[in-house]
Parts: sequence; structure tokens; C-alpha cells
Amino acid sequence: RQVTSDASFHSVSFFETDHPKVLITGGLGQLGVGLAKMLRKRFGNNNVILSDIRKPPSHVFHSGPFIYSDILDYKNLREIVVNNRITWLVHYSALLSAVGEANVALARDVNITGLHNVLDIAAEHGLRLFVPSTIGAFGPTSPRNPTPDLCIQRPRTIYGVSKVHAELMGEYYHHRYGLDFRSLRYPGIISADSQPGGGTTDYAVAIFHDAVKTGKFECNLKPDTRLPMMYIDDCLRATVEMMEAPTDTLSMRTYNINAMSFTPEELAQEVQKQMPELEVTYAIDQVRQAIADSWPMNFDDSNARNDWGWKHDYDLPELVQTMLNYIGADSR
Ligand code: AKB
Repeated sequence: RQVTSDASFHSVSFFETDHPKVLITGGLGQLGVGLAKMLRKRFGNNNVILSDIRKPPSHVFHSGPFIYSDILDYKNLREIVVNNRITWLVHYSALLSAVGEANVALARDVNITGLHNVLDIAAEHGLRLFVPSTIGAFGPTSPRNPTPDLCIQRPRTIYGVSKVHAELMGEYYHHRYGLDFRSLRYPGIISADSQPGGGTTDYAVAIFHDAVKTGKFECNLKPDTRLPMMYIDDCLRATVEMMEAPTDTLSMRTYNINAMSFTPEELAQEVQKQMPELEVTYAIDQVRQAIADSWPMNFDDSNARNDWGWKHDYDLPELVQTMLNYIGADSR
């Protein structure tokens, strides 16, 4: 496959409506449904298409357009983009850090080959492309406290390697072909009504569900493991803000974003302020612990704050209150 010349990228803008037409890949993961909801409010229900290779639950299917799309099938993806006149692509398909280590070949296919398909289609059809990166794009030789945007990136997971590759390829396509590539390095994302799958930061979601359901939580990271974290509403708002940021405000194409940093012990103590009966024990998962020990402890997101005005709303106390209200109300 060849990427066509620069001039053709911009020809589609002629036919564009006021609103972007958005496709979200990997839409049934932790973030897709929430992002679709936010974008549909803004741009209209029919202008945001969720896609995945899995069958959607009925509330998702009935809430707006959903389509089957396999990012490893180049022709299928291209057909969807052409037939629906997509102008923005949010590429959420990926295997996360811990599950990637358990299945390196699949992670390489999804996270690297899939990305190549998306990059080529986005470049060919003049799309604005968002690909999330992560704190996992840093490694043991990166400065960890805090970690700035530009520093050594030598991750030791296939997930991290694939995300550094995505950052570099996106930026390369931007400079080489004019692709409007945008990326944010997400910290661990905490959400109530959607589950993460196979990440290192998943404990920070699981604690709330287990606390409400059983009053007990077994944590798979050591009590003093500090990692950057963010509530999902902040993450989705940051994504929309980054996608809408005027080009001239972006001094870079990949930004760190952050809200807070905490350890399992600090999170447990904050939850125990509301639920003093919660019992927390520790059974360390060596794979996840080694990954967490190589990741940033604090994330420097000052460039995002200065360039396009990033500002988080949720710190630890608000996060805990919101999660417990949500999950507690749901379980009643
Ligand atoms: C993971 O833990 O793998 C993800 C991430 C921080 O990118 N949640």
C-alpha cells in the first residue's frame, strides 16, 4: 500500500459538514462508550459511530450507531471510513500492559499492525487521528518523579514499545504527509460503569467494586506503588479538548496529561474514610509489580496545561466520593 500525495489529503474538506463525522475503534473497551456519549451530545447521535469486533450490549446498540470493524482488516476499515464519510478517527483498539505480556504476538498485531492500517487510512482520507498513548510509554531509564514529555523512552513491555512506536509513527506521518495526528499519554483511568481489561492500574477500579460488593479487597500491587491516575470524565474531556484544539496552539503532537498520583495504601485510606469496615490485603502479581515499578510515579503535564489549557477537575477525594456514589447507587 502506498500513501497518496499531500494534495489529496485536503480535498475531502470541501465536502465536510460543520460537524466532524467520528469513528471510534475498540469502542467497547473502557473508554469508547463514554467518549461516544460525550461526542454525540456535541455533534449529534448519528455523527459518532462506535465500532468493535465484539457484539455490543443492547443499551450500547440502541444508544447510537454501532458497526463491526476489525482494525486488522484494512479493506473493512477503509470501506467504513469511505461509506460513512468519516473525518475524525479515535483509535482505542489496543491490548493493555499486563495482558500484552501474556500474549505478545497478539499485542504486536493489534497494537502495531492495527496502528499501521489506521495511519494509512487516516493519511489517505485526510482524517484527524487520535491515538492514545500512556504512562506505559516510559520505562525504568526514564525520569520517574516527575516524568516530562520529552525524555528517554525505553519501555520494557510490548504495550509500551507499541505506544512509543505509535507516537513516533504518528508524528512522522504528520511531518511527512501532513496527517493531523494527535495523542495524549493517559495515566491509569478510573471509571465506574466500564471495566478496564488487563492493565497494571486496574486495581484502582477493582477496589471500588470489591469494597461495595464484599467489603474486602485484595490488591495485586505493593502498598507503596505510586502511579499517576485520572477519573474517566477528565480523561474524556481532555480527549475532546485535544481533538478540538486549534492547530496553532499545539507545539507538540503527543502530550502527557495528569490529574493525581497515589499509592494503593493512600487510595485504600481515602476509601476507608467512607467505608471504615473495608479490609485490604496484598497478594502481589509479580508481572504487574515489575511493570508498575518501571512507570512514572508523577507525570509532568505542564505543556498540555500551557499550550491548550488542560485542567483536571477530580483529585483523590472527589474521585473516591464519585466512584462510591456511582457504584453504591448501582448496587442498591
Ligand atoms: C495499563 O495499566 O496498562 C493502562 C495504562 C496505564 O496504560 N491502564
